[in-house]
This record gives sequence, C-alpha cells and structure tokens, in this order.
Amino acid sequence: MTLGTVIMTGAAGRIGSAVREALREEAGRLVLLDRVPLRAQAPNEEVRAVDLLDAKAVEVALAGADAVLHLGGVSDEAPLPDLLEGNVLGTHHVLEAARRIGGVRVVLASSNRVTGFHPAAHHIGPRDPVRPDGLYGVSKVAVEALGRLYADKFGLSVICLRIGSFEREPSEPRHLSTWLSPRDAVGYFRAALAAPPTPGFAAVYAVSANSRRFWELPEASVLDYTPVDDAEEYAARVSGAPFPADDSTPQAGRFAEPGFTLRHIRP
Ligand code: NAI
Ligand code: 15L
Repeated sequence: MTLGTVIMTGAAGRIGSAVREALREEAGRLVLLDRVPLRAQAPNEEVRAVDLLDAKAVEVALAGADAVLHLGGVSDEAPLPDLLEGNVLGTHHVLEAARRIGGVRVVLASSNRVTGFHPAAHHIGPRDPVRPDGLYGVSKVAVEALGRLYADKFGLSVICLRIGSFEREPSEPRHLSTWLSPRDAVGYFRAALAAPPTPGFAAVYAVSANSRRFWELPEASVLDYTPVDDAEEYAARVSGAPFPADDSTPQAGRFAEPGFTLRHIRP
C-alpha cells in the first residue's frame, strides 16, 4: 500500500534519519524538510531546507501532501521562548498549511513528557490528565492542544504520538519502561500516516511492548499497530541504579528534577 506523498519535518534529526529509509519504501514521494541541509538518498525522496518559523515556506513545502509527519522542533528542555517558537509556532504553521491544503493526514510528534510527573506506580493512558515534567512537556501539551483545535474547529485529521524514549536499544534503567525501538517507531508512524484523513483527533503513547511500560498501548480502533519489541530482552545489559527508586518516583525520572528546568531559566 502506498502512503502517497508524505512530508516529514525535522527529517535530519535522530528519529527522521532513522525512519526515512523504511518510510520511503511505502511513500510514493517522501519530501524531507529541515532547516539543516539534507541529501536525497532515493529517486522518490526530495529534500527542502525550510525553517518551521517561516509560515509561507512551510505552506509551499506542504503542497501536494497526502500526509505529514511533523517531527521538527526543539526536542528537549530549553528556555520557554525557544520552545514556544520551535514547537508551538512551528506546529501552528504546519497545521495551518494542512488546513489550507485540506484532506491531509497530520501526525504530530508529541512526547511521553506531557505526563512525566505521574508516579511510576501509575499505569496511565491518554485519558489521564497531563502532568508535564518541564517546560518542554508544557510545549508538547500546547502542540497537542493545537492539534485538537484544528481537528475540532477546522475538521483536520490529527494524531499525536506520545513518543517514549527512541533509542537503538535501551541504555539506562528508565528505558526498560520507556523504550521505543526503531522497528516499533516505524510501525507506529506507518499506521498513523496510513489511516484515512477522516476528521478527528487522537493522542496515543508510542512505546514498545516493554513488560515494565508505564503506558497503555493504543486501542486498535484508534491506531492499528501492536508493538513487537520488549526492552526486557536487554535488561541484563543495562547498568545503573534500578528505576524507579520507589513507586512515587516520577515516570520522567531525572527530567522531573527542578535543576533540569532551572538551568534554562535566567536567574
Ligand atoms: P532531534 O532534535 O534529533 O531533531 C529535530 C529536528 O528538527 C532537527 O533536525 C532540527 O534541525 C529540526 N528543527 C528544529 N527546529 C527547526 C525549525 N525551526 N525549522 C526546521 N527544522 C527545525 O529530535 P528527535 O529526537 O529526532 O525527535 C523528533 C521529534 O520527536 C521531536 O519533536 C521530539 O520532541 C519528539 N520526541 C522525540 C523523542 C525521542 O526519544 N527522540 C521522544 C519523544 C518525543
Ligand atoms: C523526549 O521527548 C525527548 O525528545 C528525548 O530526548 C527523551 O528525553 C525522551 O523524551 C524520554 O522521555 O526519554
């Protein structure tokens, strides 16, 4: 099945670089956007240098899209103005371009960090309240809210993937709960991009089938993908103090510590 014309923002980043090969196998045309230079690696790939803060450039770059995978932005804790620009304004430009084109499936890269302050003892799902673990998490809450607004008000088809910890393999104890393997990332992205662009909104966790996971897997009626990898297979190789230290430890671990955010706030 072809996904048609897929636009991927943030294509030069860690996730984009790792998943482009698999996605181009299924896309008629894969258009890769980033503000840093990229090189096409296949006949059906196109690359464009686009700054997400440039609304007109984003609109031009999305022309002809059947689906958009929006990965671009600030991917961890940072000063709030940077997060508001890169994540909130950047996402606004992507959604606005999709609204003008119409009939586009939009997949937004949200993060598990929108709920990072829930205690590790809680098994949670998308219906639980947000509890961001920092300013980055707050910006992703806003990203999700924009997606919902554009679905409710303008009839867009938006799915937010609350990505866990995307890593080649788990490298620290927390990853035994939060890992998203490259294979499962491709599975989630493919399923989200392939769903018909019927108006509506959903937010789901994109995490591997980790025995110790904190989060509900998506209901098949919302997103038709069942993850296959389990971080447990790597547990013997992962060193460090066990995580969580106790049941009240935030799921985000060290990201939830005050100092992790305070270093981005001017004294
Ligand atoms: P990354 O930081 O490696 O890549 C982000 C890309 O966005 C970079 O190539 C950067 O040049 C581009 N970008 C940033 N600002 C831009 C702008 N104004 N205009 C154009 N391009 C811009 O991030 P990564 O790890 O690949 O993550 C991709 C997305 O997934 C991000 O939105 C991140 O917040 C989200 N995510 C990632 C997780 C992970 O484990 N890697 C976990 C949860 C969410
Ligand atoms: C994220 O959202 C970040 O982009 C990534 O760098 C990791 O920190 C990940 O969450 C995580 O929760 O491990």
